Amino acid sequence: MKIVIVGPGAMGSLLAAFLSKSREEIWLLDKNAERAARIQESGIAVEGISGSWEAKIRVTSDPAQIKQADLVIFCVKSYHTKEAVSRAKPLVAENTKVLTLQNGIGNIEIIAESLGNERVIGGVTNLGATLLGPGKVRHAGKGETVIGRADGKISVELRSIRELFNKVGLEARISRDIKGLLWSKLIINAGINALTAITRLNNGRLIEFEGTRKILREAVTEAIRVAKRKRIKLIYDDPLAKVEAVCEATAGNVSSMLQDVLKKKPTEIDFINGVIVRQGQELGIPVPTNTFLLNLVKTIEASYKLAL
Ligand code: KPL
Repeated sequence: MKIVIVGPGAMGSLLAAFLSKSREEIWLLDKNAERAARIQESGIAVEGISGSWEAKIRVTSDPAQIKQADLVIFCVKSYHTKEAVSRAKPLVAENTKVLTLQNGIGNIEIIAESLGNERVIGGVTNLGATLLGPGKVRHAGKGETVIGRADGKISVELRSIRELFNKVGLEARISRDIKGLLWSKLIINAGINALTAITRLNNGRLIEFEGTRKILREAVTEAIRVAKRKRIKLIYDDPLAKVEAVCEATAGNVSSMLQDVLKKKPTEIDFINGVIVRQGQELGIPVPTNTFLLNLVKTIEASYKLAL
């Protein structure tokens, strides 16, 4: 199988390093030619819970060098999906499948619109990864990856992706309800990410302070209301307790949104709290806390140059 991972960020690098343990032909596609050459030369250095190890990997910025792939895995930030999909088009042949392991809601739709519904596989990963530099990644947390098709069908391709992940030591399973899974993860991100980005606190601190714990609960409660009205089946019996449990389990983590803010980069706010706000407004459900978080993070993004 020829597998291309699009995006050399934390998750893309960690996944490329793990998948290179398989016998498959693994490529990393990076839009930056100079960085691609450097990672190709140095390989990917992994440290953290799986030890310190290196993976040699094929890296390029030119899809024509890879030619057509069997599987393309998108690991870019959600606000880059559109651009990444159009760059990856030469990789996509009639039978190519495309897997998104990105945060937030909307990526499946963006990919399907351009490459066709049938080939798209959605996924959620709880793997913890922190980028330390180009080609350097910390494996920060163990966690399963769950994949599935929007139509709930369990196809041969889903099974072979699961086997592939399991073979290289990554827990993976298939779900018939990928929408429920994506929304369950969305609710976790809606409660944690923006609030950490605004307060610049680690995930665990959010539940230690009365003020942030209260805001987290309000944001999550609104998100649950929206999901319920949309008849989305969340995978947790008590989603609020789950979000607080994730804060505890990932207490030392710098959330992905806080990492973006610290690097003065755009954030995925539109694909997280932005989704709750848009859907809440459409359904007539009040979402004041998510609106407040959305507006504050948007202001932080827009004012990087002005901040003291
Ligand atoms: O997914 C995450 C993120 O940072 O994007 C959480 C679960 C909040 C862990 O940090």
